[in-house]
Amino acid sequence: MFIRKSAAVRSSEITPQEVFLERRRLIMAAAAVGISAAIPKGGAVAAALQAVESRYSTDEAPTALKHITNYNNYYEFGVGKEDPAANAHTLTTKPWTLAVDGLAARPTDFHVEDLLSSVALEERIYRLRCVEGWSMVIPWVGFPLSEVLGRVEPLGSARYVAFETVLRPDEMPGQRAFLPALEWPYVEGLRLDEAMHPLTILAVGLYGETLPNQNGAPIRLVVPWKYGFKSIKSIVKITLTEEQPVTSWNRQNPREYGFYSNVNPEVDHPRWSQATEMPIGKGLFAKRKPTLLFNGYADEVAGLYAGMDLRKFF
Ligand SMILES: Nc1nc2c(c(=O)[nH]1)N[C@H]1C(S)=C(S)[C@@H](COP(=O)(O)O)O[C@H]1N2
Ligand SMILES: [Mo]
Repeated sequence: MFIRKSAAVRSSEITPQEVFLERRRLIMAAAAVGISAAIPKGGAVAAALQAVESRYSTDEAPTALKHITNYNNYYEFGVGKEDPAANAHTLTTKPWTLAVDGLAARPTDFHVEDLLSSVALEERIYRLRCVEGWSMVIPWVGFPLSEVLGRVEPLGSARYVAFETVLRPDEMPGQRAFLPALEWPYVEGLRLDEAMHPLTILAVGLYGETLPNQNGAPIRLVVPWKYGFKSIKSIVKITLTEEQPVTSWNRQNPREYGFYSNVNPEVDHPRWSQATEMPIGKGLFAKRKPTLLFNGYADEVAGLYAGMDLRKFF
């Protein structure tokens, strides 16, 4: 093959972001001349996370790694944007068991390491839109949530999926706060059809590397057409239910946060307009961009909400 390999650069000198961008440049160059061959990853990429880029990726340029890992919402580690990067190292992420139970024929405790070796990991570049008004473009490594749900065999009575973050006050300062920001553990939920949708993934990596703790290691949900808070981090339990599950932000403030939380420029949050968003990492004078319905994924997901009043079911 006539494509220069990124391994020509000494791996000790390059960052995961540089490896990623070089590989992406090569993929684009190969696509432009009609080559479909897989491009090898640079040496800095963990073998366990060898992944091919998904057809579901956006073609937007990813946000820089330093912003994705230093501007976070993870209230278990503090409410400031830089708190998770400073504090999340105290979470032990190995070994990690993910229990998938509830209305299922084969409830299973998955060991995350085993899971990673038994699923096809993909790189998926997805937009993340936070209800606070900012957005990023993030190259996740993950696999469809439907893969684990399928393995436990949901019963016909299952209509929703509930998610739970680890409860570990010893390792999570926000969970021992005198005035906790939220009721712990953090919980989330999806309707079963939303959970089974191919865009819904469990992410285990970022920029081709193992997921940093502040981004929800070792395994977190990513639902790209919903506001960021639906994408629950450091998950220990997934439960198939008949009733609509309780969700952390809806419990905290039902007037401001609904169960669905679909990105929608026409349905404002009481405190923030949702019509535009500020891309993170584009400098102080960056212009706000118009927000797209379902965060730009309308072609894929609008059908899930056919006939629903999205102002009522916000
Ligand atoms: N357990 C837990 N999960 C969470 C949060 C949190 O505070 N705790 N914050 C949510 C919010 S509001 C957002 S915007 C995303 C941010 O993900 P990121 O830090 O990887 O960008 O995580 C979501 N998942
Ligand atoms: Mo968010």
